[in-house]
Amino acid sequence: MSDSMMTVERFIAEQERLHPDATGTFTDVLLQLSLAAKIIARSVTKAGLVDIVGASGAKNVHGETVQKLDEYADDVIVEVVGKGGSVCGIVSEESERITTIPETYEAGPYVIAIDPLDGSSNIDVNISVGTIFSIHRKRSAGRDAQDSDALQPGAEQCAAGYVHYGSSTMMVFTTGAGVHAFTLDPSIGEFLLSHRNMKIPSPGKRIYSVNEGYTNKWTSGQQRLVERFRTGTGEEGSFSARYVGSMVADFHRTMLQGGIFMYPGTADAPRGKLRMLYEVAPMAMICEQAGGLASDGRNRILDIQPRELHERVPAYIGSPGLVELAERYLLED
Ligand code: AHM
Ligand code: MG
Repeated sequence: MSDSMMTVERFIAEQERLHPDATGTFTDVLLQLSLAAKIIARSVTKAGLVDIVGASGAKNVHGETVQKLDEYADDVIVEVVGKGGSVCGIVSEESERITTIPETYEAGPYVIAIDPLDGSSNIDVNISVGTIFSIHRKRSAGRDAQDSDALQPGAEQCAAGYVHYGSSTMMVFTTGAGVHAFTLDPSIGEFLLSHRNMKIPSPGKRIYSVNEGYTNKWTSGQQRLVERFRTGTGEEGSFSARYVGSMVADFHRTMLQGGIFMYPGTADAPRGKLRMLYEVAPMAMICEQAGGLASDGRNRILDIQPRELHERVPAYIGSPGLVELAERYLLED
């Protein structure tokens, strides 16, 4: 079948057929996530048309103002995946605690971690946003998921992906066998295979992506690294700077064109801003599956054991040579 007619449903079913003992439950989680993505995409693209834009006034567990669409996206995933019979728990950037499944619904063997609408402060100015997800196998005993089921090193993730609500809506994911991207064809309401087996260009375009407004709060290693990129004085030559401020958009560009995306620690926030479970670990799995690297500046992200659901971690993700270069500079701190 030509890729242009390969729906995400069919692709996942074909992948599952390669595993004779598969029960279909894992496939169900991914399919439910793709349905939730379509429902969220419908609202995101209408955000300027209907009166659902703007802060709801509530604050999330990080003390940030919650946009209405964040809550909506969270509700959609909890409704579609949480009641779909294949997961026993959901951890979300939007909820302080794990959400378990009411007794009236079936609980399955997986736990998902979600950032339902990352970069949502960009909605008001019509900049791309995204959903980030990962799927973990339940390890604890009993029906309901425990925090420990989500608190597994990134290397244990069964799958990770993101949905990019940009000029088109794209779902990009890995189940540990390469990274594949599907673009939503709104005329038929289906995600169609658009990028099979994505590989991050290496060396790729020399692009660095970081919020330089924090320069004065960086460590000296981080400052010198960005100085090298900014002035083009290293052996790699000159660089371009690109920073949308919406991680899915910045990461997606990095996947397609190469470069390095960074969210370093600062004097005020030594662990940076991005969350291990909802943002960094899923992107790290995708990046490695595409031939890239992901580091906290010293350690491979996927090897780090998370201790808390909402913990943060500095992030250096992208083309291998540039992530290794960043690690060399940060070692000197
Ligand atoms: P959010 O989860 O509250 O939306 O914040 C995460 C976003 C990322 O998408 C992006 O990389 C980062 O915040 C940008 O932060 P900053 O404005 O500090 O550069
Ligand atoms: Mg986020």
